[in-house]
Amino acid sequence: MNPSQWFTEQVPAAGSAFSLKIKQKVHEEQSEFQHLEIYETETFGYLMVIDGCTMVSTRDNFFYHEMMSHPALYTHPNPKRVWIIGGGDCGTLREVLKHDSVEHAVQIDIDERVTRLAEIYFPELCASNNDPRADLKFIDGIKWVKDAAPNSVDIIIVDSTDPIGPALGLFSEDFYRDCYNCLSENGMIVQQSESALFNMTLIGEMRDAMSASGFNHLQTLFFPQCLYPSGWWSATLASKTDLSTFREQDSTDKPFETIYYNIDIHKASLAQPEFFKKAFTK
Ligand code: AG3
Repeated sequence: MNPSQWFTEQVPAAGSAFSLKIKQKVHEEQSEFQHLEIYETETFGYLMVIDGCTMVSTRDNFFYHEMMSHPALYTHPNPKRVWIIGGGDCGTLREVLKHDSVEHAVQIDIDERVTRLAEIYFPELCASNNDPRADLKFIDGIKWVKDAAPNSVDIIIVDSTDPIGPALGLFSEDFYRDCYNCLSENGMIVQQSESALFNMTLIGEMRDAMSASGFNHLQTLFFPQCLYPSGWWSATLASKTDLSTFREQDSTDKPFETIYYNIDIHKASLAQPEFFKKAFTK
């Protein structure tokens, strides 16, 4: 095996790695904020890597983007205003805009280069960027939320990298408190929350910080994502109001195509593994 033909992301703490066979590296740059690479792979289409971590591949991004958006949007009673913090590849934005209730979706990614590269290598993820409801901003999402007026958004989706570099502040109690203050009455956050096999400490800290900042209702949901460490990923919902039900009829009647999400997947993603229940009573 020639290592130069493979991209590998190692997770030293877990003694684990994931590799994809590559045809070639097609782009590499140091942006103002992070190191960006694009590979053409043998079997996963294009692959975007940020600071050595896999972000998105053509072949399997649908799991993540659908599960970062549809469960939350079908849980909120009437989501009209959605903000995506991070998400520069525009895949989450595309899913959010599939919901007719959404009147305004703002994507706030600090690094414009991520979006410019996605437009070239992942044009399908950028298919809704010209939707009149879409608003792309390239500024600091932490500051955006801090400066926002009360009751200015219904759902905040935090589609970030791991809690390193510019994303670190997105996993803090201060950030969650700022989110709480600008969310509407039934408002909620949904944030990518890493692997429940490898990152239970982080998930615990996130959940504690979310509760401490006023969110009384938490729900972590699970889905496969073979690109990411352990292949088993999660998102955590933090809401001002009850999360025990969702708009099942609307989910059943969804007027748009998905590849992974449907009502059964939604319900299944809410099932809590035994070790998870033991770790978190809330
Ligand atoms: N968000 C990245 C999730 C974290 C991946 N972590 C890793 N490979 N170590 C991806 C952005 C997709 N819109």
